[in-house]
Amino acid sequence: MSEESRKVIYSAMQPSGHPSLGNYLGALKNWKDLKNDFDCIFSIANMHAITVRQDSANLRKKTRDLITLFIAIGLDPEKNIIYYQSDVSAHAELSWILNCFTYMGELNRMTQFKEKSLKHNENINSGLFTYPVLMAADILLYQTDVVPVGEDQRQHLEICRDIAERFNNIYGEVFKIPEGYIPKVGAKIMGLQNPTKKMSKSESDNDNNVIYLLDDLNLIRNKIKRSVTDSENEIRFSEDKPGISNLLNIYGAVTGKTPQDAEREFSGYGYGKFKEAVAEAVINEIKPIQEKYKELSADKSYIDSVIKNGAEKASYIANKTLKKVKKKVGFPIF
Ligand code: AQP
Repeated sequence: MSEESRKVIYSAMQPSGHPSLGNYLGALKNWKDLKNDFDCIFSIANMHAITVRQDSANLRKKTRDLITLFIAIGLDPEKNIIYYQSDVSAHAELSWILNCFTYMGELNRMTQFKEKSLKHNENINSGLFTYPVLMAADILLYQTDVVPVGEDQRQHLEICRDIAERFNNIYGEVFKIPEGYIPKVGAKIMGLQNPTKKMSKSESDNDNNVIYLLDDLNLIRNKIKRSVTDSENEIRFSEDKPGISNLLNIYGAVTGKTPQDAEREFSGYGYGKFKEAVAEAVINEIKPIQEKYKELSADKSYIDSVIKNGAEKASYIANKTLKKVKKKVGFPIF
């Protein structure tokens, strides 16, 4: 593919907790697979993270840990743009403008807002409500073609497209209308203890529900061993077996197989042996990432340079779109 015709991929992750296996299989792993064929821009969405109360020192640490992890999984800061959202002020500026093109009714329908309002009912702030508008600004600033996300972000992507189309209808073709890329396998990894709810990195009630990418490998094995299944002893991918189906989905996403292929592979296995095989596959995938992460964490000046270069490259592109938008809405431009 020639450099000019390469499509732009944009995606982001919040440093709102330790990244989970769900984040990896639903997002990071796919980013890595797409990174050579597209112009990729990956952001650490720390502005989104403060929609939920964060400890400042801890947020700063998690932000840096996440950019280190991005590189450890195989994203290449030379070929891809990797940056902190808070380093590019265009995000906040465009977000404000887009707020004026977004209806309360649209935001009221967002299921993530409803879920997070219930979970954080002591702090239902307007940032949580307008979260999808900031996400739209993130994506649209970079004239993005494709946004690889997990299933939980589908609704936010749709509102982003609606806002962009509304703006374009008034002012002409300012924004590219992005497409979503939701993986066939791994798009929704569920909790190990509660397989009817998605695995979430900011989960705090039950650590056994979530596999964190940086968990000790033995701990990962034990979490999978203890995962909730059912009273049968049959490995079948089906809605009435959420625990087993989740493990098949995890195994499939890690090994590049469909859950149905995995089901055939494990036909006749008992649950114990099946869980061991899933744990082995997950550990094989995660071990090299953890090793690389450890090595990179020790290289302070390299990570510092990635952060600085990423901010410069991202700002350059973002400011070009922002300037166009400001002109269209009638702000003086010098
Ligand atoms: N369980 C999941 N299965 C598949 N994909 C998932 N993603 C999140 N959970 C799963 C994908 O990870 C990317 C980053 O998400 P985010 O950091 O923007 O926030 P999120 O979607 O709200 O993810 P979390 O882990 O649940 O974060 P918290 O706990 O802070 O809310 C997205 O592409 C998402 O689809």
